[in-house]
Formats: sequence, structure tokens, C-alpha cells
Amino acid sequence: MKIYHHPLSGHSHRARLFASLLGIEHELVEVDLMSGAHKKPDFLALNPFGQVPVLVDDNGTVITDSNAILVYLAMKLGRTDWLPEDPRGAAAVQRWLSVAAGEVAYGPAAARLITLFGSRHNPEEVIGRAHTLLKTLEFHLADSAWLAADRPTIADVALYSYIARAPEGNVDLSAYPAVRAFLRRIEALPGFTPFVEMPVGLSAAA
Ligand SMILES: N[C@@H](CCC(=O)N[C@@H](CS)C(=O)NCC(=O)O)C(=O)O
Repeated sequence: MKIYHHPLSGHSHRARLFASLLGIEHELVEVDLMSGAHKKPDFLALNPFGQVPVLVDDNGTVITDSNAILVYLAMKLGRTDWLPEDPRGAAAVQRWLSVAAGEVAYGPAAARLITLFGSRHNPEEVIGRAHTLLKTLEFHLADSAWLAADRPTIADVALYSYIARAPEGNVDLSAYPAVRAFLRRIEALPGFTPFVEMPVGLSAAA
């Protein structure tokens, strides 16, 4: 299968990370976001939203959206350990996928877009949102190792990339020891693949 991605995209890393954790062989196709390749007709034919990541399976199935890719891969491989089938377990995972598409996207991911690409988000607003999210995560992770179950699920994969790189967007993780321990647990999983670190924001001095 192919994953269309960009190396600096946390949404893309989310998809690549899960494929790698599952040991799925995949070809990475880099989409040149800087030159606008994602808004050209051939890419829009794959994803009319003009966004990475996109997964194209060997059987021709096209899956757009990072969280949808996580669901597709878990279900395709029958990995109910990563995506439970029972109503309560599935809902617990979905709850965090929504956080990944909401609070994470409009908080730490947006803050990082400012320092990496000069995006015009209001830093105070998006960094503030990131800390509101981190406080909730810290509370949740204080007495549970994983977000949605007693083992890693796609909920954890969905939150990893942008939380791990939050310092690049000037979001300081030092007040959140449980969150940092959670990131280290994900990084210790067999098959983990790293997300490139950029020397911007708080990571510039690191
Ligand atoms: N909901 C989408 C969001 C993907 C997204 O925002 N991708 C960014 C890169 S991180 C992108 O392609 N941006 C280009 C654009 O929106 O024009 C997902 O989860 O995959």
C-alpha cells in the first residue's frame, strides 16, 4: 500500500506510525505541499479536501483522513486490541479520535503551524488551547497508562504526533510529567517510527 504524506505533517505521521506499529509494508509518497501539489487535479482526485495523509491500498481502496486510516488499518487486520469492537470500548476510542481532530488540531497542531510555516493563528489563543488540553490529559494519564483501554489503542496513536512536537509550537510540556511518560511509552512500542524534530519554538534551544 501507499501512504501519501509530508514529512513535517503530524497527521501524516499518525498514519505512518500506525502502519509501522502494525508492521505493514508501505511505500511513502511525498506530496510537495510547499509547491501546492496537494491542490493539483491528480491529488484532488484522491482527496478532494487536498490534504495529506491519503492511503491507497493495493486493492485500490482510497482512504483519506488520518483517523480514518487508523480505523481502516485496525479493522482490515482484525486488530481488536487496537480498536475494540464492544460498544463501550469503541466509544472510548472514538472519544479520543474526536479530541485528535478537535482540541489537538486547534491547539498544539495550530501552534506548531505558526513557528514552522508562519501561519496566521493567534499564538496566545492556540497555545492557551494546547495547555487546556494538556491539563486534561495530565489528569487522565495520572492513573492510567493509556488513553482508552488498559493497552495501547488507536486513540494513543492519534494523539502522539502533535503532543510530542508541541514544544515546536512554543507549548512547554515540562509541567506535564504524566503526558511526557505517555509519549515515552509510545516511543517504546515495537515498530515505533519517529516523527522528525524541527529546531523551532522551544525545540530551537533544545
Ligand atoms: N482531518 C485531516 C486533516 C489533515 C491535514 O490537516 N493535513 C494537512 C497537513 S498536516 C494538510 O494537508 N494541509 C494542507 C491544506 O489543508 O491545504 C486528517 O486527519 O487527515
